[in-house]
Amino acid sequence: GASGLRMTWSSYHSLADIDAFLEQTAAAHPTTARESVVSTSAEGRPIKAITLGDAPGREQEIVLVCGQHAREWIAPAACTYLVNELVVNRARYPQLKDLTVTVVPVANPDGYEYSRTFDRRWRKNRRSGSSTRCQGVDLNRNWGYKWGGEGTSPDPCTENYRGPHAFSEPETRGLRDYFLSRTRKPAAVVDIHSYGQYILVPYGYDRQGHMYSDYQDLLSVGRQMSQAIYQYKGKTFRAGNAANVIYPAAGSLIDWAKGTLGSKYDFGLELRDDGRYGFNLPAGQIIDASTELAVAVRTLGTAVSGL
Ligand code: ING
Ligand code: ZN
Repeated sequence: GASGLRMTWSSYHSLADIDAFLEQTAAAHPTTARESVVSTSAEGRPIKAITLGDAPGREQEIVLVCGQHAREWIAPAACTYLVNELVVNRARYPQLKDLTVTVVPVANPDGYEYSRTFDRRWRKNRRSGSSTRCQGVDLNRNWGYKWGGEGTSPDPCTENYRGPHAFSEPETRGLRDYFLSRTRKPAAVVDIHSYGQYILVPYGYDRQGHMYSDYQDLLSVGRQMSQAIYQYKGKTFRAGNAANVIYPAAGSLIDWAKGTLGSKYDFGLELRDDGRYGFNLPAGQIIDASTELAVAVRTLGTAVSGL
């Protein structure tokens, strides 16, 4: 188009196209978008972030992490859609006006490229560890809060291999250091996955329902997100404790965000669909799935800014 952007939301895109989109967006909107490199993946690819807003550093911040899992292609697609909305159609998001939104569209770039080019069903990163037979660590089992517990495996050949120790992977280590190096702790961390249509509240490490003082605030915002999404096209997103609505999973980003980082509003989102297409969500649904994410983030913005 006239802006020179090659990105679309009618098909899924390569990492190179997503990275180019971030670069072009930052170049075209220098006062409201700033690109940064969070870390470098096991195979040497940059993990990029884009920070959106008028006064990054002084406002409350929402951080979205997308694509920890390689085969969940809708997550990077929806996250780039949201980035574009927040720069091109910012007026449609008054709920986010006084907030900074940082998006990491592809947290697992090696896995994403591997899923696109070799094995559509790949989930983990691509580091070769000590196992000669099997590669890759499940990044969403590698975070340091209650690492090694339920829903994780010590076997490198499994889909939920947790890695040899917490933060053994350059991707999770880099994201952790990025979070800890920011001058201000984010108000919210949202981890975007697919599929199943869920809004997940910490903790997910077991089914005991471990509490914290503002659990009801999170549950209430999660339910508001669910209602707002339902109003868009009638899709049902179940909101609840992560371990109980899906399955226990220790070492997740949302548990670390809540338990260690201490940000208030930490959610896992499972985007479309409910299982018909699963990870292979048809490209014709990218816009609707992305709009559902945008609706959820709007709702979160209202809660964070106290509007
Ligand atoms: N789902 C998430 C997973 O990592 C999850 C679900 C997230 C459970 C956070 C507990 C805590 O397994 C997908 N689809 O990856
Ligand atoms: Zn996932």
